[in-house]
Amino acid sequence: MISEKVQNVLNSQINKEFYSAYLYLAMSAFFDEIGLYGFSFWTKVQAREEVDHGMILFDYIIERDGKVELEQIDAPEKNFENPLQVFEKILEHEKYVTESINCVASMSEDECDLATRHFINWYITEQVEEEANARDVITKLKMFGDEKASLFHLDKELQSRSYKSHSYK
Ligand code: OFO
Repeated sequence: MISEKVQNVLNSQINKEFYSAYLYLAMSAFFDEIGLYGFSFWTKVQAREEVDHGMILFDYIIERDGKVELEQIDAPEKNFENPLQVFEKILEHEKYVTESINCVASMSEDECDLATRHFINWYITEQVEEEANARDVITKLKMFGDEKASLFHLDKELQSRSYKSHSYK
């Protein structure tokens, strides 16, 4: 059994993960529109991973005999300008998600829920990787400036991302 406070932050985290999936899908659609199919693919793969993140929390709440409470998912932003601006938004969003995950960790400590504290470690590590991935693309995009050939090369590189499915069990 989990406490109501821990259950609430976990449910709220499910919502944030599904919102993340929506946000990445909106970005994927933008990249498709401007013909950057590798960027589009990369963000679409990320959207699938975000759904996995939400589902892992979903399954965990059930396994702990808690109650899953799904809330409305906000519409994602859709006014994007260019790849650099999109990846800066990604980094900003992932920093926000990191803070939220840290709050789940600290709430589970406050409630002496060591199982949740242990469970959430996977997300803490995942967030380090997600922020680093966004930062890496930002660095490259800043380096290339308006150079089309390098952008094309990066597009090809992002196309090679593969989807790794994650599940609770
Ligand atoms: Fe689920 O990590 Fe991104 O948002």
